[in-house]
Amino acid sequence: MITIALSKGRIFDETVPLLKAAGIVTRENPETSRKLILETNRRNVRVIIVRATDVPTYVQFGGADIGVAGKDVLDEHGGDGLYTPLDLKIAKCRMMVAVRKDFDYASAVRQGARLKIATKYVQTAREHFANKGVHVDLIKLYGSMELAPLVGLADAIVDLVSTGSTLKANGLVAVEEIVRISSRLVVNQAALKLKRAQLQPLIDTFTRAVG
Ligand code: PRT
Ligand code: MG
Repeated sequence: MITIALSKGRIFDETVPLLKAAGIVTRENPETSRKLILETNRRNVRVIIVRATDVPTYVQFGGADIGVAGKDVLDEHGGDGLYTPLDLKIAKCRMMVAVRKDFDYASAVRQGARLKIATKYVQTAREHFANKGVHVDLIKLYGSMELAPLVGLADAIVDLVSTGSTLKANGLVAVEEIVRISSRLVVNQAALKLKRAQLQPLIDTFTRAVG
């Protein structure tokens, strides 16, 4: 049995065509079904639905053999026990620093000000500002980061941006790109050895489908 960990929403939606290329079709849609284990047309392949941030953890500890996770999520997880052979080039976005329109980020950085940064991506933010030599106080949030600069909780946020409409709707502007993000195939290292006969063809098909 091969278990594939996916999160619902954009990752599931954008992985469906890749699964299809490998001849795998889930019997139910996670948007309408409450089931967390989805059977597929292949008797020896199943899909489990977990939170996006939990995909690396399931794969690391063998709850799934393979999965799809954003580079943002993988960087925070650290990648222990994971083999990441392939950039699937799906769910693309950018990790950005954003501030209120009326906040002069460049001059705050130039003056060596200590900045309060609100983010879900604490590791990524810590590394980014350390590399720039900017002193920061990191405030861990679990969502709605855009609110933090508006109510004085933080000077800036580190968050994912795709269309930019969320920032715009909240009077924020992106001032710095940290890294370009896409989703990666993640594979349990032990499973790759023990189930190579089943997993390698799957990885090869995904590689060809991505192009
Ligand atoms: O939503 P939930 O809390 O369940 O979990 P999640 O946000 O971790 O999952 P999900 O499905 O929303 O995101 C899964 C993966 O998609 C992320 O790990 C990213 O790699 C990738 N991705 C691509 C994005 C976006 N684009 C994106 N725009 N993840 C989140 N966003 C959010 C962003 O955080 C911000 O709140 O969308 C908002 C900005 O979008 P724009 O279009 O207004 O700029
Ligand atoms: Mg989300």
